[in-house]
Amino acid sequence: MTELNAGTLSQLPPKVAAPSYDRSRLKRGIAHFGVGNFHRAHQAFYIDRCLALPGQEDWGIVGIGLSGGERARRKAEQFRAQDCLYSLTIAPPRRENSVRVIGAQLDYLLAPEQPDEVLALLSSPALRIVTLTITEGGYHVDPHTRAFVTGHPDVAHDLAGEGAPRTVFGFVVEALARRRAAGLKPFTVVSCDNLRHNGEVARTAFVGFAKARDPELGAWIDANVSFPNSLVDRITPTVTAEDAARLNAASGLDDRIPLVAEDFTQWVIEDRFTDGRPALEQAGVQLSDEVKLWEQVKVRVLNAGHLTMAYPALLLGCREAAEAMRDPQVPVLLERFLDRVVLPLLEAPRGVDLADYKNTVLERFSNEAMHDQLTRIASDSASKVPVYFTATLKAMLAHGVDHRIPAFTLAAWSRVVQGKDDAGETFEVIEPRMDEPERRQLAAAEPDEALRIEPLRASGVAEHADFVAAFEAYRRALAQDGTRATLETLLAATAG
Ligand code: CS2
Repeated sequence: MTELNAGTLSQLPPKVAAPSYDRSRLKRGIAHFGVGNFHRAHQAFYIDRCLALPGQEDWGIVGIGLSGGERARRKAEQFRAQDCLYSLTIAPPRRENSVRVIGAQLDYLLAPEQPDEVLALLSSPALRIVTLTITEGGYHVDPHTRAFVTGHPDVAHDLAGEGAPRTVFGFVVEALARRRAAGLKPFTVVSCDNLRHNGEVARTAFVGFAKARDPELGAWIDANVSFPNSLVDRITPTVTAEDAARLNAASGLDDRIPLVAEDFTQWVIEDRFTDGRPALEQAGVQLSDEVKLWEQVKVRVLNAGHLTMAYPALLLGCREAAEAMRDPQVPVLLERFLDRVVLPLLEAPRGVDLADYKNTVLERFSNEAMHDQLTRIASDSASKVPVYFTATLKAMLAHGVDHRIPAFTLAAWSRVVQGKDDAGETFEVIEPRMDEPERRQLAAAEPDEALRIEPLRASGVAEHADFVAAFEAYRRALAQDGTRATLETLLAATAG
């Protein structure tokens, strides 16, 4: 097994591709907050491709971690022990996997321990883009008022301005203030989260924070900082210890932080950068003025499809996506949901055939070479459901589209949050933004009350008597007859 670090790059096992560029010549041009698997398999993959092109030395990435604690420290140590190098295994459905080492990340800073380094980096002339994967719920923007929420204790701490910042808002806004004072151009801020209009949400969040700190600074950021919208897509599973061992055995590398992702990948972004950008279009990124349509299509087909598949599949005892897609009922339910409820209500970007798009998504979910966990897909549903389902549910109710499948899906979710499948086996429920009373409300309150939980509020489903009745009927049937029988009845009733 070959260790992975800057010193071993020239001796990697034969089937592992190494970066073709000289990492020592790269500048620190991009800072990324939230260095999770998705960022490493997606954005860093594209930047790695850019860096292999001539004249792209300006765009090395520095990762920034915001959490404190032992786990975060261990992650930082793992990155540093490998000079921030890691292997990415790309797993196409029916061809052999390929492995490449990604060299785009130059350093990893742990903000709670190195706040001054983070601010120095963000204030330096070479730094021209800040990118974010801070999760759907990480922007603190109220979905109803569309205003930045200042109530979180860390946000309040950063607004008080005493001591080092703790939040991404505190760091970014302080750095922008310093750049402004020094006469430097502001950097561009790119959200890479699965949010509708993620650039606009990011603008609301950062300008909202800045205005609460200093109205004049807020107005300057609003007028001078660009927040392009972007659509990101690549299924990237969690890597368990067994997965890591399997990936390393196949690659021949002794990688502490190996990664696997599907071969499909997509990044569509608005070309609005205030101070230059990498040659993204030469690395397969689509620069487009139709990002909003792309976002709609992706979150309403792929992400909502993921949840529609994951909830009943978990209850039936499946644990991985490809396994769910082998079930006799789950893929039928999923395709019917997409064909009948989602696609008819969607507008396609130019040149996109929605039926083809859907088929690609179904194929991607079925990829046997990936071991994508259903508990990962279902995790943080409290943040995901509003983003993935609200527009579809509203349009469905407004146009009188058959609501039975979504009512079933929400009923299945109400059981999934209890963490037990139909055979009594438990599975992990990762719902950091849903407390116990809210879980109980969804699972056991009167149906209209259950559908009034915060994540469903904007959809209006609780106000629709037929929807409430259908939800209640499925919630009961799931409890009394089980998922298999309930699905059978639902699929028979909606056939034809
Ligand atoms: C998944 C996504 O967790 C989820 O909500 O649907 O992580 C999905 O794998 C990515 O959005 C794919 O681009």
